[in-house]
Amino acid sequence: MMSRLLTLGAALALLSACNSPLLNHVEADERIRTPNTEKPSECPLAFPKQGLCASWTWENTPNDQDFSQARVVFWKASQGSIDAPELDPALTVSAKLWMPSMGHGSSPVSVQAHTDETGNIVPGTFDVSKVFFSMPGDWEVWLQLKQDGKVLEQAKLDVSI
Ligand SMILES: [Cu+2]
Repeated sequence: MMSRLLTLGAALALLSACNSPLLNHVEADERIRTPNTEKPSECPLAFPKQGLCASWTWENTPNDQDFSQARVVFWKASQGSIDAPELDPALTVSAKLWMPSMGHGSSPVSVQAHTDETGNIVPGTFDVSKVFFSMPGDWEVWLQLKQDGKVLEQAKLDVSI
């Protein structure tokens, strides 16, 4: 509880420090808007160099009050659709939050291999947690494939908070 209050305080301090039209969102009552539901795509997040596609499914409505969670699934692009079998990208999967209008991010974001009830890793499936949008506005979520700490390829998801 205390830490949430502190986080909120920090977010409010940020808001009052920056002279941004985003402040209008705070005054509006509908602060929490539903995320962008872009048209369904065969390859919602494309990684053409790796020949992969990924989906990103929120497990809650992303907002600026609490951590959000999502499920990410990878599949082979040549198999054409989300119904293709999951495929392990065999690279480190990470996620980065970015607010382009103000040039800052937000951390931490945690990405873990998804495990089934028996504790076995489900190939190509990841749980994203600790997604914290520190203020309302337009955000980018970058899903990244890394090797030795270097980003090989990344794909963007737009989110309005
Ligand atoms: Cu900001």
